[in-house]
Amino acid sequence: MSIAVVLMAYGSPSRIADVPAYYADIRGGRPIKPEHLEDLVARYRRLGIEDANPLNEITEATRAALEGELGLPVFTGMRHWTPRIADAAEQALAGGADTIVGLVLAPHYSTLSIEKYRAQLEDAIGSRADLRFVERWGDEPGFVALLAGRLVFQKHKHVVFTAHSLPARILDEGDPYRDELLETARLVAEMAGVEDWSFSFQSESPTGEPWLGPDILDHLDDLAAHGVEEVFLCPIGFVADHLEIRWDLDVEAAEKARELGIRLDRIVLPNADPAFVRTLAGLVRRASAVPSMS
Ligand code: FEC
Repeated sequence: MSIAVVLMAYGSPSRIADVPAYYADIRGGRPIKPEHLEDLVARYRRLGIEDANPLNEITEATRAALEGELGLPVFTGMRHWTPRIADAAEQALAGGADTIVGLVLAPHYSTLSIEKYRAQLEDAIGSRADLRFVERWGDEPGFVALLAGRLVFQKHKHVVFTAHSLPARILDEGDPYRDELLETARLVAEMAGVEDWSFSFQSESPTGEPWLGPDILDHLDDLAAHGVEEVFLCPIGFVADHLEIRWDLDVEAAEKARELGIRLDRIVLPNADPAFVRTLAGLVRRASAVPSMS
């Protein structure tokens, strides 16, 4: 068996000039309001992304570390930017892989998230290799322990676990996303000994339909109204510093907290931390040991 890994992430534009094409890819051909594009360009610009984007470098560092840990070829595939998931699959096949492990750098399953990554990878591979796809890993002990370790000294504060919101209709469709997120939050809080915690969504997109809430900005209002003065954020649906962390939390939520008189801080994200990379390696090893279904 010749194994290769396709490590998938959301992707981020390489430079500011790529933002319109990147946003068009996210929208999948649906119309984009000019003011939404302008706002997105402004957000990337405020993060200092002009001719290079350090956000994708974190994924590359994670890829390289995972390759070193596993001793197997690992290729990065982005859902909305380059290198594409299909490019990564081609590289894996060109290197002679007959078994490809697909792993997404997002722990919780949703038809609107993980399933889209899977579809791109499946389409790219076709019947040319055996695909072992890791569908979810939000309750993976190494991941839970890593997050819990970053909370143990913060447990006297009110901890808010966060994750990317999705359109609320997923609940009617029986999607497990929210339940999986709440389970991760519960496991991490329990392991860290955090008793005072809540969960909130973040990063809702202006698509014109209702999204899952509460949104972090409303949630901070609510916490302030209940007299909470110190909040520690623990994103559990993201594993790296990217726009949704560095803008939505570090700028928007931080500004809101200042207005409300709340002291706000957050965990350091896993990024390419060796303990996190070992957890990812464990997921790959387990998936590649599973007998093929085909
Ligand atoms: O750092 C970066 O440059 C990229 C950060 C980024 C991550 C991310 C993760 C998730 N998203 C998820 C769902 C949606 C849905 C829509 C949507 C829209 C955007 C836009 C940007 C964006 N997302 Fe994202 N997402 C990131 C960035 N996301 C930019 C478009 C403008 C905006 O809303 O600000 C709505 C699509 C539509 O219009 O129809 C749905 C989910 C995740 C977490 C899982 C994952 O990482 O894949 C779910 C990182």
